[in-house]
Amino acid sequence: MLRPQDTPTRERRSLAGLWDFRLDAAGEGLSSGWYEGPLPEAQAMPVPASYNDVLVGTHSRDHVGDAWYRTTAFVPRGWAGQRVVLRVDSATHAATVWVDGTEVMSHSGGYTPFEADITDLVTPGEQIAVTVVVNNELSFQTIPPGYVEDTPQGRRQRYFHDFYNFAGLHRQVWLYATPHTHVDDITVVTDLDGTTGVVHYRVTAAGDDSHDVRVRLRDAEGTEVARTTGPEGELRVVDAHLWAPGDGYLYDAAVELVAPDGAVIDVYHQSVGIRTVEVRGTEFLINGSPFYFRGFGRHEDTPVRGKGHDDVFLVHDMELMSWIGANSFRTSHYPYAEEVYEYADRHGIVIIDETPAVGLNMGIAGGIFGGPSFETFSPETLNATTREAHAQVIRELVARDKNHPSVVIWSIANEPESHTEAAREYFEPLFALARELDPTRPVGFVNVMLSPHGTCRLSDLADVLMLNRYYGWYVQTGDLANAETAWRTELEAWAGDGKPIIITEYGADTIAGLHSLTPEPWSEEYQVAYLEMNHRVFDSVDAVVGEHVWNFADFRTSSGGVFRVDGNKKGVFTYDRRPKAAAHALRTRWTAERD
Ligand code: GCB
Repeated sequence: MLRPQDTPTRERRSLAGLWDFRLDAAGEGLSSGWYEGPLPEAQAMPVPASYNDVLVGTHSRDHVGDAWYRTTAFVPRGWAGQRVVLRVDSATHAATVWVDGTEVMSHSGGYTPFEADITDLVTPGEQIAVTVVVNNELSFQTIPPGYVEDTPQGRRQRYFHDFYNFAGLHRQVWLYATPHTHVDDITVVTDLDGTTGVVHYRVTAAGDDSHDVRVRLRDAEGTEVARTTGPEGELRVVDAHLWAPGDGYLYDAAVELVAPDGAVIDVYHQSVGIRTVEVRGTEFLINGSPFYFRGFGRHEDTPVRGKGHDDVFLVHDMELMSWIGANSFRTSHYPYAEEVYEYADRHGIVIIDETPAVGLNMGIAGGIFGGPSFETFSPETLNATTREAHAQVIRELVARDKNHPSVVIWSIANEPESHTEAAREYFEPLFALARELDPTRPVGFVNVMLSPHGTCRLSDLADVLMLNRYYGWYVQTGDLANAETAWRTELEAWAGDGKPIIITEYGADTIAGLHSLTPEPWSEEYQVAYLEMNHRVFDSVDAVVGEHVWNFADFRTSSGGVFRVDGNKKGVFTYDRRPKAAAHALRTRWTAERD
């Protein structure tokens, strides 16, 4: 699905701002027809934002169920004769949308966009009302999974992942216009032939088919370097300036639909970073050169906004990443806002792109978060319906992010149960699906400590081994000497599998400002010593091609369970982005290694 943009033939209007808002704990809105008119007893709510921490009180923070949003907007007069679309960049976790009381779309899955053609419902120059009901409930058939428990004091949302179940309209909502005959989708795959960049493309158009497709490729200075016609083909760029880590060089492909009389019907600008990605033996190659991932697992989570996208934090976080010497991150544990990938494309930052499939592991759920124990895969828990929802989030992720040069690996799940036959049956078709959708990028999943080397039934399906390990934190707590021995032993066993290994998580909870002479868990000194121990282990195993510390910054978690104090504190930066001692230590390591 193409991201809305302004071009000579297209126009977009953001609906960001203050919307009317009302929580609906009783679930009465639908039957009372709240989509038909102004919301009764509405209060103001910024979009984009999670609603949870914007309002004050447990009613919003721990709300379970529907939340209603409404705004009005003028459809610009100049859009007469155009196709008008309403697009929601994300609604967490499910939503239904009405325009002037007419239902136009529903969507499940909290981190990918959805849109509807509303041309027939609008009159350019006149106002429309947009109503969205967002539901935050998770079940065993959603990705991520969870369940709602009826307690004597009301409904409670339980889930098996370690971050707060923020909800709401987390990203932009757009009204946009295109010609009726328009570019519908573009796929770009790049390759190298010596020093010549090869850009394979495929364009699908919708509407009238009496047109030709013309593609003009310009370099960053605006000079045309190649052009061709046809819905599918290739462009060749002699002595191409490659997209590379640290060098986010982008070409611009102007994709035009041209009428028989030569008039341009529609134009869409697709950024193109020419680069290759390849796994060879234990190496991860970008443009044929070995790449070592330095960076973080992160979260979209900032004070008050929760998961609401915010350009201020986007740029600030990326500046901090640059300061510390990071070159990459994983979108743990869900697809991030599209603005994030565009920034990464432009700045040469490498991304491991992850689906929202987190918490598919009742072994961890019982152990860490408490609560009743379940079987992970069973007809009553994660079943064929869940797998279809999982397939759908993979489809939507690849459809949205396939053209980003920054994305170099698809991670189809974080820490699922992976040591059982049931896990293999569940996952085998999902690996196949990801490869079928995109044969050009390595596919992997993130392995959990409960499935150590020799027990994992999924790792042979992955192109890259991604391991989350907490030696010295969840095991051998406080005993870094024994942790180092055990960790090295396990890692050397994985190295024997002959694939590149990325350590996608290692970290220690740390209270900023807590100090100790000898490294005690929770102190800043312990976090530094813990990271140093890990680095000694990584540096001794050649197959390790990356280290992503857990986590970039402290983040919010559910308040059920005694494992977390004021959220997860494994951040190298605090929730408000101040450095802990570990930030300076990492900077020393990561900037010294910079070529
Ligand atoms: C993990 C999970 C991550 C948690 C982290 C922790 O393995 O992937 O979501 O937050 O451990 O801090 O326990």
